[in-house]
Amino acid sequence: MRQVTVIEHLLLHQKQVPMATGRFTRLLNELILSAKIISREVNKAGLVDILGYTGDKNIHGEQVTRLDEYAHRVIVHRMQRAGVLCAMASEEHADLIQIPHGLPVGDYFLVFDPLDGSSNIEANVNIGTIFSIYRAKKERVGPEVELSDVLQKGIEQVAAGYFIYGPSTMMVYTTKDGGVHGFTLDPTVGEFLLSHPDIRIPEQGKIYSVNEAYWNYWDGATQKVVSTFKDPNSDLGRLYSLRYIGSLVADFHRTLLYGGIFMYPADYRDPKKPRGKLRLLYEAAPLAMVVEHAGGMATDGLNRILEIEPQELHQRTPLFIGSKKEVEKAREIYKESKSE
Ligand code: AHM
Ligand code: MG
Repeated sequence: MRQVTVIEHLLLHQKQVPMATGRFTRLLNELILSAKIISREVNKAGLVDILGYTGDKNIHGEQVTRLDEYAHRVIVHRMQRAGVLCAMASEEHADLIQIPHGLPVGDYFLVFDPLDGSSNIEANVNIGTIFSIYRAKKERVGPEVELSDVLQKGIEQVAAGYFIYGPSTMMVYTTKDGGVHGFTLDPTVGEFLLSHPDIRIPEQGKIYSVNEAYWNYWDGATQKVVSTFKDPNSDLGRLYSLRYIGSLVADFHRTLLYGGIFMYPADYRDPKKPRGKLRLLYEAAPLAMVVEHAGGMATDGLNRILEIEPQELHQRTPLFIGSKKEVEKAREIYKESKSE
């Protein structure tokens, strides 16, 4: 059987996209190498002294694990030297990450969550790296890139995807007009090989996924949405199961393959400031691009994630993502409750 590597697949795809240049391949190549290095370290967790916390908190007030910091540094180091980026943004860094003077620059902007789900590392649960790629708004950006040069709606993403470090390491990605493709890392040859070509999410699934312990912090509409998935007599016409890993990449990957819905609704703990937990730019938007290109949907309850205009780098959003049927159902309930 012919085994296609991710770069071979990309080169083949690039031939069909006249505007594609070798610079995008270079970007992806460097990102893939970073992920292989992270995967190697994640696989050693427990054997070598790499688990635990650094003692620092990130800008979200969360404890930084040593692997979080390691993954962040691997990606920044490699990508700053790739010669194709004008700037980067990471969950683990408050501001834009500039390309140091003297290093070649390009016009791509990379946004990433270096190690999503990292609070699960100690339990050997699947974790992942999420990435999102844009082009700068202006063709030439100055030596110091400004947020206004690069912040754009998710719909403008050139490519997006994730690496998942699990029983096997996988890469799932999509490009602007492309489908969604999955590759599995063959550790014996050190390459990601095409294992899941043209992934399509089922129109309707059998699983809903949400942290239901927050029930008391939800508004009535959210409670109604979740109750609907628990009701075998609802017009969705089936009995759902609940799965919740608490690691977005892992919960999303299951949703993509099996269908259903993953939800992280707004939390009303502070009723004056209801908010989602997940971040628009490096969690919601890239996964929204993947799910839409696979035939699914992603909203903040009402609005399409890919059309939300970001105001800041670490903006949060509620997220409803997965099969059309379930995400539409959630939207219908939110719409009804707004008009009441
Ligand atoms: P992280 O980026 O700091 O790892 O946080 C995001 C994670 C997601 O992976 C997951 O979906 C969510 O937090 C779980 O949150 P909760 O524990 O509130 O259910
Ligand atoms: Mg995260």
